[in-house]
This record gives sequence, C-alpha cells and structure tokens, in this order.
Amino acid sequence: MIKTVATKPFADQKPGTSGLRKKVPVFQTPGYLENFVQSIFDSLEGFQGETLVVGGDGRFFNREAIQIVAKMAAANGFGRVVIGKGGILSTPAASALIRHLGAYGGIILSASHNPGGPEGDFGVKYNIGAGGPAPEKITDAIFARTGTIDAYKISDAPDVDLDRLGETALEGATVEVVDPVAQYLSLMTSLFDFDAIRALVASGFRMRFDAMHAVTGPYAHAIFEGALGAPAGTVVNGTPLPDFGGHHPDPNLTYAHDLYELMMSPEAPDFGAASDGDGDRNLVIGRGIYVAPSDSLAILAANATLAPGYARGLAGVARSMPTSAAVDHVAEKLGIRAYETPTGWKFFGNLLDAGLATLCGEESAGTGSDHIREKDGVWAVLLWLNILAKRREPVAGLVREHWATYGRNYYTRHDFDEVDLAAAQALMADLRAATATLPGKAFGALVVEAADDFAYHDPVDGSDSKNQGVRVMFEGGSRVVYRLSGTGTVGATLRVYIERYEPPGGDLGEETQTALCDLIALSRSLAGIQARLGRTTPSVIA
Ligand code: VG1
Ligand code: CO
Repeated sequence: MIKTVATKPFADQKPGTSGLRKKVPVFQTPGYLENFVQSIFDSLEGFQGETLVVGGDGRFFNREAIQIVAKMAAANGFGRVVIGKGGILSTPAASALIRHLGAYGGIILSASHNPGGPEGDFGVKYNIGAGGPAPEKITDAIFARTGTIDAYKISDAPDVDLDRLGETALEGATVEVVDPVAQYLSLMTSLFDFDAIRALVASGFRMRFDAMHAVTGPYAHAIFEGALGAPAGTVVNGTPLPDFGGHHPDPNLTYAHDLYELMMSPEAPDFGAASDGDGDRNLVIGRGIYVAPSDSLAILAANATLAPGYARGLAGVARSMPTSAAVDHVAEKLGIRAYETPTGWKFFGNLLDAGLATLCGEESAGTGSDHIREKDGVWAVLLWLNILAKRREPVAGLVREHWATYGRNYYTRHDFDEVDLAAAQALMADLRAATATLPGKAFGALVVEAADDFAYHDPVDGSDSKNQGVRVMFEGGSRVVYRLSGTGTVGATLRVYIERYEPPGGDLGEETQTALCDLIALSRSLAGIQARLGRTTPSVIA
C-alpha cells in the first residue's frame, strides 16, 4: 500500500559540491532521508512510468537507504527501479547505466571520499537522464522544496531482496536487481584496446590497484584480474566494507600511504593506482614517481589517441578552475579549446553533451570523458594502461618527457580541515574584498597580475555561477586559489591551491613543496590563516 506520511522541513538540506552530505546519525533521523528524496521527486516532472537507477558505494546505511529510495520511487510513480546487486553501483557505473537504459535519472547513495561507518558520513545525489549530477538549477529547486515539504509518499511493502538478480513487483513498479559490473565492463571494452593491455600484462608488467575497501573492489577484480589477466593479489583491499576498514577512502598521498610507500620502495611494481569510496576518483603512481592529478589529466590528453575510443582526437578539454593549467598547454599544442569551470563535475555536463569537450579533470583526482557524465576512476586507470601498453615506457619516463615538452606546472593543495565556519567565511569575505586592491602589489619577487572571485558563464545554457573561489594570479603564471569545500560535514574546510609554471628547459628540482615554498608562505600570510584559523600546518597536503 502507498502511504502518505506527514512531515516537517529540516533546515539543513542544501546540496553541496556533490549532493547532500551529512553524518550517518543525521540521515538516520526519522524523515530526514525521506524528506530529501521526496524533495528531489517534487522538483522533477514527467517521470511517471519511467526508469530510476539506484545504487551506492556500500557504506554504512547504504542498504537501508536503498530500500527507502526504492519504496518512495515506486510510491511516487516511477515504472521501473533498477538497483545494483547488494545495493552496489560505483558512481561512474551508475552514470553509465542511466545512459545505457535511457533512464529518467538516478539516485546515488555515497559520500564519496568521506569516511563511513555508524559515525561516518552518508550522502545522496540526484543524477539526470544524461547521466551526470543535477545542474544547479535542479539542486536549487530541490533545496527550495526541502524548506516547504509537508508530506512524503512511501510503499509499506516488504524489503526488496537486494542480493537476488532479477525482477520483482513493488506497487505499480518493477524492481530489477542487476549485476553492477557487467554493463560498465562492456563499455570499457568498447573504449580501450584490451588485447594490447593483456599483452602488456602477459609480458611481465606488474601493477597494484588499491580499492581502499570501497566500491571499486568488484570492478577491479573483474577487470584487472579477470578480463586483463593480472595475477590474483593485484587488487588489494578489494572487498567493500561498510566502514571502509576504518580508513578514509580518499586516494591521496595521506590516505593511500601504503600504496605510496610500496611504489617508492625497491619492490615497487610498474604501476600503482587507487580509487575512492564511490569509484569516481583515481590516484596514479609510477615506480618511484607520483603523478599529480593535474599532470595526469594533461598526459592523458596528450596521449588519448592511443586508445581506440579516442583515436579520432579530442574535441576539447575542460578542467576545474583550481586544477593546474598543465592540460591547457597540451590543448594549445593540439589546437583545441581548454575550458575552465567551477569545482564539481556537474559543470562539465553541458560541455560534454554539446560535444565541446572530450576529456575533463579536476585536481582532486577526478578524470573522465564523454563516455559518461561522471569522473571515472577505473576508466582513468585503463586509459593509463592503454597508453603504457602502446608506448612501452615506464611511467616516470613518460611524465618527465611530458614536462620536457610542455613545461611543468608545480602544483599542490593544502587543506585546513574542520576549522571554524564563521572564521573561514570571514577569511574568504576579506580575501574577496582584497581582490580589488591586490593587482600590481609585489611580495618579494612575486607581483600580482590579477585577482578575482571566479565566476563562470556556461557557454551552453548561459547560466552564471558566482563566488567559485578567490584567485590571486602572479606574473609568470603562478597562482594561489582559495575556496571553501562543499563536501565536508564538520565545520569548514579551507582549500588552498598553489601553482607555479616552469617552461620547458627550466628546472626547480623534483620536489614540489620545495619548488613552491615561497608561494606557500605567501598563501598563508595573505589570508592570515594562522591568526584567523589557528592553524600553522594543513591537515592534508595533496
Ligand atoms: C571536492 C573536490 C571536487 C570534487 C568533489 C566531489 O569538492 O574538491 O573537485 O568534484 O569533492 O568529489 P569540495 O567542494 O570539497 O572541494 V567526489 O569524489 O565526492 O564525488
Ligand atoms: Co568520489
């Protein structure tokens, strides 16, 4: 039976960079998840009888949340609800499935790289029929609805059996539980030269993929050890756990430290990679060399035509504003456009739909292409492997050759986590105000060329997004960018992005933090980080 349940608005349901993220106990508050899901449905039109894809990254509360979403989708009139077996779908696999099925949209249950478990984080994101995160127009409407909602609809039918493949009826809808990997794997085989990668693996090439006890485990086992023939044990931490084994499923040098240590040791295999909670991020480390995500995007763009799916060339590339300009140098050489968007994958959707960009990336370890409308961790690893299979060079050689050709964008991000929200907002407000007076000022050898609070005009739908991060740009291409995270759940996180360009032939040494030390010091003093936030060192250096 379909029930209509009276409810009252929760004041704090504003979607952030990537959906609504809160602590698990908040989502467990009676009506909290229901209100948000009903607010999503109330903001959409014309979905009666249509298909909704539902899946999550397997974190704590995933199964309970999937039952609620399925019962509400059926009660609200969706005709078909397609769920990954066990409630599992990586974010990229969900995007692929939405597109493949021609679904109306999808609901992805994940807090991505945030920690999980009973006291960890949970999240809900709505994706549109094109497969990507809902644009701001829709997330704004959802948030507005959360403020006025007074009832939600839900079926009181027994739980769906999430572990049995096949179809069952739920009110007027059909629920189908599907293999979360099959369709994704077939998409990957259409893009990459699996024969060439198999031959590379057979030649003795060794790799390690760290799934961080998160959603990519089943995908990685099936693809790297299954389809590509890598030996068992290539994939580590390959079983998704509700609390990710107590770790942060964030593939950076802090949280994927074991992989980093291995790759820097004498036992290092040829290639190391990791992905995050929901499988949309990727970390790539060669033997003895870490590949910064901004560099990875540039290297993939420069070599993409080696993969069958991109053999015809790239229409354009896009990067989020804080991402380094490394890919811009590649675009220039290729004679294609490089777009600069605000942080968050939703801003790439229109460029991909319109065929203006083929590859996209973010400094936060997100890389993807027009094959879906999300960033895609396993895809990025496969593109790397395809390139290595064709070039037969070590990762380190490829990276250094890239720098020698295009120059090097030394780049780092310093995060100050869990700082006081009001203090962080005041810091940003003062920086914003200072952008008017900074140009022309000299700090030692560093002269400010321009400063602003980044605003984006979408070339496809004409929408404007303001206040996307304060940029301080110096003569010679160096930059410091400040913005507040939109994915945290405790206090505020200040992200400081620091970049310096060294043209081909220049050499500041291999060590990034050393090469950037003047800019790092200036980034602290310019914003008054110590005085205002009480922090002398960042929580994470990426
Ligand atoms: C962070 C990253 C951003 C990414 C977002 C979602 O956002 O900086 O680049 O798109 O996470 O990634 P923020 O607002 O905290 O800086 V994921 O892997 O959560 O889907
Ligand atoms: Co993610």
